[in-house]
Amino acid sequence: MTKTSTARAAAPASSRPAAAAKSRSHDAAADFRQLAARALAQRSDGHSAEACLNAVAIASRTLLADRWALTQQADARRKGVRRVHYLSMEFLMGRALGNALAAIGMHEQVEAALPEGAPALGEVLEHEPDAALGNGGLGRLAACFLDSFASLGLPSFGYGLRYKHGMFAQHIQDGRQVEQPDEWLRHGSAWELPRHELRYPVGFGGTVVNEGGQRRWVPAQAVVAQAVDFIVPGHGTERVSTLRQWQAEAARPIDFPTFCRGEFASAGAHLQEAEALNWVLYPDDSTPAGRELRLKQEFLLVSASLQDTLARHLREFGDVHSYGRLNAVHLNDTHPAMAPAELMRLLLDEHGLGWDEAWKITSQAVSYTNHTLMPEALETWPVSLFEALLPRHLEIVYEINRRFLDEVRARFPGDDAMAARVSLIDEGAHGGERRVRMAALAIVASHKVNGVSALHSRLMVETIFADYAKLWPQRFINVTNGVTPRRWLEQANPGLSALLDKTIGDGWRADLSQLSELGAKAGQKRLGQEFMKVKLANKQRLADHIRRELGINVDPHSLFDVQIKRIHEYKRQLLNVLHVVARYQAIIANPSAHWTPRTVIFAGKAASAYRAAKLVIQLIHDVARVVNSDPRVGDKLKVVFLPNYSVSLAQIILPAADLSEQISTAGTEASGTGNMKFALNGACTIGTWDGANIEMAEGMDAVSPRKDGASNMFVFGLLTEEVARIKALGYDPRLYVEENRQLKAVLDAITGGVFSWGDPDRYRALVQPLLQHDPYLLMADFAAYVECQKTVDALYDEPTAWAERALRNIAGMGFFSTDRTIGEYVQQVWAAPAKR
Ligand code: B1H
Repeated sequence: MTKTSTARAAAPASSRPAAAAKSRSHDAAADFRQLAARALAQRSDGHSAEACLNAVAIASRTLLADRWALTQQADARRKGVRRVHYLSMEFLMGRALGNALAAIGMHEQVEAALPEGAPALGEVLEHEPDAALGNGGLGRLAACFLDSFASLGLPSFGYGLRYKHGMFAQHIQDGRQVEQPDEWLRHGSAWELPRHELRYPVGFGGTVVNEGGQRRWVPAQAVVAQAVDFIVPGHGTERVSTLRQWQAEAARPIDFPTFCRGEFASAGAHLQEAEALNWVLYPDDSTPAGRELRLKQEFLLVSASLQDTLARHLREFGDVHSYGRLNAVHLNDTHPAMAPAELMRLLLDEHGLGWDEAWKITSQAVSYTNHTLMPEALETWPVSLFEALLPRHLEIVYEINRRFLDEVRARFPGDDAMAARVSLIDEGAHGGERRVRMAALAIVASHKVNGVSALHSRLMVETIFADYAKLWPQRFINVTNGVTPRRWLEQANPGLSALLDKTIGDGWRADLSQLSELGAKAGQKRLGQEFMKVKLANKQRLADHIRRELGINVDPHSLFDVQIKRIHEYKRQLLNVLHVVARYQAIIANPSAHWTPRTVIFAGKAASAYRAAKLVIQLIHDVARVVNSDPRVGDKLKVVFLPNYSVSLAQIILPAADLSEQISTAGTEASGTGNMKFALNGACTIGTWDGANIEMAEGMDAVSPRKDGASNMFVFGLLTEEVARIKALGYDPRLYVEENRQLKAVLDAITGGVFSWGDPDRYRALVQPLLQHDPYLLMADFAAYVECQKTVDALYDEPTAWAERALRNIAGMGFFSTDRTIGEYVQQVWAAPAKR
């Protein structure tokens, strides 16, 4: 979909005569400057970076709140257009101020408002803590979506939880990850707008009673969900979107008589219990066991959000019957998959609808995105826990299941195995406990289910959801992920942005497909030189950062080879390390040969309970220590691990990368979005035929085909089908090791203690599995990876050819904007006539 087709509820100011708009914007600028100056004057420490940050944020928030009111008025008048509600347990927003100033165009005003003696604006921006309310790609995708919602003028709300502690802060001690609580709210947040009028009761536990033929839930515990808004500015429009986050509060004040008896703790125990719901973002542990608090968090999000959408709908339209037609409720993975059960409860028990109408409304509204094929990540909850916390919802789930299984049996008579496989309840056949399958609930209740890249969506219907796809083939679609070019190009990389503006015009910010115009120009020598100059400046900035943070000197002329993402076995950071060790050994075996100098850069967090991932972090540090201090190596190879990976750190690293490592085992990475950010910033990709890498390569090669017909991406490794075949035939990794002396030498060095002060045990738990099961086929892909890295070196040795390739990569990225992604959701999911 194009921008014009979503601009139906366009910015109120966009149709004004130019002169009036100009004077209005002049007034707005003056108002803004005054606001910021006033907020500063009210502070006792008006010259500190903190005070400046706070004051400018307050001024921005005030301006955005005005735009919010206008946006809501325009949306309330919308005719037949659905409002989108994006439910997500994660929104990885990063910093807000730089983005807000870029969106509202107030950089100059801020600079004018900052008092003499105050730090420069750049320094002020650096003082803002990241809002890290997400684990990784899934949460960042949600944040990019909000940016596109606002910029496309889509009537929409993001719904999340206001975590007191977001993603943990990663410290490194003796090469090991140590987690520390993230204290992003320590100094408050000037961005938040508490909506004291928006409070909804959320219950847990208790019983279900019959009342005049109606079922009614009487919870044992109740908290109040208080709305706290974060306004998301649109770019190139005065429209905004809203991230509404819920804060749980006790439903009643402290118990006064108990307090007066001096029993302070018990007088306020229920306050503590309510607030605990917002304490932490759950880490992505892939071990859902014993996480009662997480289930409560999920229900808090779902219940408060749905009550809010229903209240708004009733306010705007007066009756509940049109809810499904005018509201989309989207589930970001299964974490909010309780939504259909809660919506049914609200419609049946609170609004008195019959089952059939309530179900029709629910399935018109609900849709679901799956983000992973990993079977261990599919959420299920023990029936016993479910029943204890949400007894009415379990009744509703059983009834949904009864009706669903009737349909299944009618369509597949006699196929009991099928019915058991698709049931919303895992009956725990092998002595396990009975569990509710949240993905099944999400699929059965949704009118559309999507994967996040072409490959992932195909595998989804061929593997984990094959039975459901047999039942409802039309329900399953693909919507390939994207990233917002505003944060990930315009703000992260001003140098490249300016070069693009000069070369193809500035329209790419709102229409990223315009990058394709670069395809025909990629071979221009002058452009290549200017690109390399910008890249070098970005690399110099990163080199400075590395020296400041770690005391390591890296050469900005060396090839910056970067892998930044969550540490996970399937992402294969270990394969990257094996290549580093192989290169190290080759260099010391022949130091006087020609070596293309490389700086290999890692960043990423490991889930706190994930031993193998933490060991990889330690190995990277051990290898870095040995390699960086070996005088035979010098500048030929450097290894760097930048701690505490975050959105704002990514904004520094990405523009400086030459090579992007996207090396997951084929068929395991649903999409990846870092891959897109790298390419957009002019890094070449070395990658497997996995996730969105495939569509990226296709995009680059379509827009800017090479004469020799080879791909613009450095592609290596087994294909998904080959991985499956090798595993089916009985994969033996030792055969690959025996055949490859280089690989054997690498493993021997690691197990021989070369990097662990002679200790052969430190990495046993990493290397042993490689020789036994090697579930992610590192051994099978090693040789191809090392070969492919040689072709990378060869190209990097030719700066003109390298620049041309990098520019071709950028040219092919036009498809990967979240504006395009959201356009597809609007057309295929949210605006679709909800046929079943
Ligand atoms: C993705 C997750 C995820 N897929 C469970 N699944 C979590 C699962 O806290 N948890 O329990 C948290 C996150 N995250 C990622 O989504 C995929 O791995 C990426 O390939 C994809 O690009 C991203 C966005 O679609």
